Amino acid sequence: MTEKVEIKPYGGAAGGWGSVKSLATIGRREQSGPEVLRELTRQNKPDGFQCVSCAWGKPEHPHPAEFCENGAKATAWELARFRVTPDFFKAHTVAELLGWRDHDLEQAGRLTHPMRYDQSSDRYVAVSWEEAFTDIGAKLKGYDPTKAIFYTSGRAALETSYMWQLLARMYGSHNLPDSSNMCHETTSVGLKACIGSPVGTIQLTDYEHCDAIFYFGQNPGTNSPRFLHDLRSCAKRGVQIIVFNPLRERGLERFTDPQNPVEMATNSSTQIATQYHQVKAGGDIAAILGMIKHMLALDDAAGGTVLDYEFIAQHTKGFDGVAAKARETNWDEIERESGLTQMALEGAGAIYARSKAVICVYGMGLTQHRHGITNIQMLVNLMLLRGNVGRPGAGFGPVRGHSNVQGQRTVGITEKPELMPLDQLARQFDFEPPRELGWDTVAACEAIVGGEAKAFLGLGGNFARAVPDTATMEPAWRELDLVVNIATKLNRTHLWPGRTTYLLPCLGRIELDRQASGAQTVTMEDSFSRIYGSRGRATPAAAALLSEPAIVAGIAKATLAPNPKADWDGWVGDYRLVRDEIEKTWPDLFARFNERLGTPGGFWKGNHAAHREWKTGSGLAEFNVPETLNGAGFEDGEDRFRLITLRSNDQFNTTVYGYDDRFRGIKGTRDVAMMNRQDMTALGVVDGETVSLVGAYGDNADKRVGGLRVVPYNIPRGCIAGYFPELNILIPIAHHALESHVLAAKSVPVRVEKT
Ligand SMILES: Nc1nc2c(c(=O)[nH]1)N[C@H]1C(S)=C(S)[C@@H](COP(=O)(O)OP(=O)(O)OC[C@H]3O[C@@H](n4cnc5c(=O)[nH]c(N)nc54)[C@H](O)[C@@H]3O)O[C@H]1N2
Ligand SMILES: Nc1nc2c(c(=O)[nH]1)N[C@H]1C(S)=C(S)[C@@H](COP(=O)(O)OP(=O)(O)OC[C@H]3O[C@@H](n4cnc5c(=O)[nH]c(N)nc54)[C@H](O)[C@@H]3O)O[C@H]1N2
Ligand SMILES: [Mo]
Repeated sequence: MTEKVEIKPYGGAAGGWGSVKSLATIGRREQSGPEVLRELTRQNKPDGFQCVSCAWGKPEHPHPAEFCENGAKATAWELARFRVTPDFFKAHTVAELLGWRDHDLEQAGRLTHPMRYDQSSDRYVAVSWEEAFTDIGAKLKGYDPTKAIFYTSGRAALETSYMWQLLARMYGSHNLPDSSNMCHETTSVGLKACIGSPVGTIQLTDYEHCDAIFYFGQNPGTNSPRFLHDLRSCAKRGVQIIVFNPLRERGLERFTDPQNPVEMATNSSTQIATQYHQVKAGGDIAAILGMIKHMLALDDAAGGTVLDYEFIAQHTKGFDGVAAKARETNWDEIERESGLTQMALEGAGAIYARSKAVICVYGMGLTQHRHGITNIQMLVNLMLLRGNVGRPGAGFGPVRGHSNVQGQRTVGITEKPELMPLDQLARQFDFEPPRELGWDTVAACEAIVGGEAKAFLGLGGNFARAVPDTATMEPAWRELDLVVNIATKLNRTHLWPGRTTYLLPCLGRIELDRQASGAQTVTMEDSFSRIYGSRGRATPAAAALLSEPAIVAGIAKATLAPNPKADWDGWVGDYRLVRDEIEKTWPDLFARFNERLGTPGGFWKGNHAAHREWKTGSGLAEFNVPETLNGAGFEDGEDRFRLITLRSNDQFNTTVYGYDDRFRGIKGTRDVAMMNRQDMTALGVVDGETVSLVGAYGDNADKRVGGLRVVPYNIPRGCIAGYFPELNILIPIAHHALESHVLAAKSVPVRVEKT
């Protein structure tokens, strides 16, 4: 099926009637029944289920309709009418399915039966659960456990994730990469080193107390639309919202609240950003340094009354180095590296200087760069200047991605042994867990490409499509001895079989999960470190589906020697028992877990930095001098661009709901290169022309994506934007953030070739 391509600027605000229309479209296409409408009323409610889309907080007192356009799409997508049955696979070979678009693969519907790939017919064929588990267990037993990969995508619940890490560790593997490795690992590493917190420090209610928000590289209109309500309330109270983003994202410009009858009836909207700075991709280090430089000048002029010297002296170290760096860096360099003018940065700095409580929000626009860690360090430098952490209305608000990605880390999905209480785990289950460093996503990709990895087991996600360098990955992937994917819908990773390949379908979170002790509740953690229960009620997509915990237990029992302390069957029968084990592993974080999971708004895991206790090497909050002002990690050349790969409004990561990126005015296609008009003129390309993007940096010179339609766009010169995952071919595996290893997907060096 091809779509009609239509490219024209969108005049509407985020939210509003556009979101209502978009909802109706997806409802029609998925042929969603009344069940979807019923479920939407339970979405993000204390006694309902937690949205499967993003990780935005669930308020203690929810709106009657506490869901957004994209959350509703996610619900309709999970509760789709269509089914991918064994007959579907009889009708389509894997080679044929590989020719389908990502959208069409998932649109085909929910998986219904466990399947095994059959090489001779190039088809998936149905197997029984028993057969699948027995064979997977037998194969796993034959490998060196350190060569098996246990990947987690950030959706699985705390209970499942805990069981998954236990399975991996009891088996002897510490290879627990997860989607966080491609996402906010830069926060986990960078923020932790600076202030001792690997996660955000604020609560949802802090938005009621701030008087300024500094907002970097996150797109709420698309990726966390419920946040727009909080932003709107802030804007109405006169909070200064200072945005840094190469693109003018509509949700940050203005918002029409679909739940506000006056705004809807009059088609009016609330302006969100008070200043909008179109920083160059990778230019944030310089932009923040410029603000700091201006703050120092203001402080000098005001006799030392602008900075919070008391806080700096009592709580921090390293201020002098950063101050010296800011003073000695000249404005020419700052302007060149940030793409912003001195006047603009002084304007932003002036707001910061007079704000009493500042929240700093950020997303992939900061974490996915070669110098992503430096980006985070610069945010910290800025915030420490006026003690903007650990008091009401002030602190760090990284916006997390998947609905439980933060929680998975909390319950032991990590390749880093120091982040896990291994001694406790050893005592609790009477075994010796591996103690060495395991593989993260980058190391896992390298091990697959290098032929070292033997087995890949994926708890959700679309690993092979989400990681960089897809073209190099594919042939190597096919050499894996065992590939097991636990999934709800068909995706491209499933179409790259290894020697033995299983596709194991599971219940979704919105569906009723009935086990021996009755209907089950699962739990997750949001961007604000709040943990709550989620109860599915919808009719399961197929009778043969197992829950994720049941599948993990099935693999565990077939793989591991019996251990009286690991009662896999008991746990599957009653998830409260898994929560008891979680509580035993982390008695402080999860005290009275089973009692507290029903707390409206969730219970807070706590955060030392929020109380100004700094769990860093020095025991203080740390300033860091940036070693470079160029976050991209490569020099600009005459024909070298910084490619930003991002999400459209009609996708959830690799799940493509449709072809309508409404706010950006791009409809009917995802194969685009959004370019600055002056760059187009310089290159001699015109609106609508088809070009290729080609790697322009060391070892990615051979990488190319063709057939991209040039869209003239309001984007800084030297930058191009396009969609993930189609453009992942262009990103070398080695092009990742230093230390955190998050793919540097927001500044990929490319050149434009006319085709
Ligand atoms: N509907 C929907 N919701 C989602 C997702 C989805 O795909 N669809 N994905 C989920 C996941 S896993 C995640 S991680 C989050 C992702 O949510 P975001 O963090 O919003 O991720 P992106 O869409 O990749 O875009 C990041 C933003 O950074 C900007 N940007 C790019 N480069 C730079 C830069 O150098 N500096 C600055 N300041 N800005 C820059 C881009 O223009 C864009 O607005 O959303 C989650 N929620
Ligand atoms: N170039 C580029 N690459 C990127 C990014 C980028 O911005 N640019 N972003 C990165 C980021 S932030 C992330 S988080 C990763 C995302 O990487 P992943 O988390 O691996 O990918 P998703 O697209 O979220 O996975 C979608 C699949 O999950 C399965 N699924 C859905 N619900 C369930 C469920 O309840 N249970 C199970 N078992 N399976 C389920 C479905 O089969 C669906 O096809 O991609 C990263 N890759
Ligand atoms: Mo993510």
